[in-house]
Amino acid sequence: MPNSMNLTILKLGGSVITKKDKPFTYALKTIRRLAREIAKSNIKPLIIVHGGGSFGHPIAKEYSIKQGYRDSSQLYGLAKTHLSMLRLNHIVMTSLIEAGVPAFPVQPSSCFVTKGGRIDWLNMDAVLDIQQLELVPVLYGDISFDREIGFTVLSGDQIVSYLSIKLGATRIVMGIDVDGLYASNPRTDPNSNLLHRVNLSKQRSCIKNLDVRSDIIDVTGGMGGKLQELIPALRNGAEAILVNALKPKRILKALRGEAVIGTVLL
Ligand code: IP8
Repeated sequence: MPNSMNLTILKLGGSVITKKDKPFTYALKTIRRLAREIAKSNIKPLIIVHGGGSFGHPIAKEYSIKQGYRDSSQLYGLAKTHLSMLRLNHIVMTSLIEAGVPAFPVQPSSCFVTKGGRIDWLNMDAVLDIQQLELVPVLYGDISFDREIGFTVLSGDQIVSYLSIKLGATRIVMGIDVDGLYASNPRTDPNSNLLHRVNLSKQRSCIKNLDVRSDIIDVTGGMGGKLQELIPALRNGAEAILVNALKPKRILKALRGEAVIGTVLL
């Protein structure tokens, strides 16, 4: 068993590290700042997972990758989606290593297999060997090969939840592009209140009401999908916090377990 005592899993949302409205545009300043915050937090053990944003979702959507194999014309799109995620991962990796984080990439399409869109198998050695050496594994939303539908899109959120359960993570920090969950949509309701604590594992039904954004390019489900994915991890005892990673120091504070503006999910 690896040293997964007090394991923290950090998700860097695609809408934080890329400009979601501009295909293939990354937010370098933000990525570098986040890498410095991660280095400064010095949290161990740590696993990082990042999303796809405008590097993953538009191509995946164009070629209907999530829906699985229909015809051979999708294969080019499958290869392109994966290559695009490799490019984004390279940028994240470079920034992490420049900031002094001993980060090491793990390619999800090579070590996860899904069945009907859900993770069915993981070559755990790929993650554990890296973690045991106190390197920081970095995974990302990717395509996956699927035992039922040929291939699909594997979201970073599903990876977060799965690893959290397999490795008994105690904390999940979700870096998103809003302050947390609101009682109503803050983009249309200026009086909307930020919810500081939400007991999601007992109130699955509230997900619909809490959906603060509707990301039309997001093939893996936006905020609603994110929360849905987290429920098994919460039920397994992890605590998750949603924090605005676009605001300086919030990820740093959340990683250190300090008081920070955000929504704690229980
Ligand atoms: O942004 C999706 O990962 P996510 C990855 O974590 C692709 O949902 C390839 C669209």
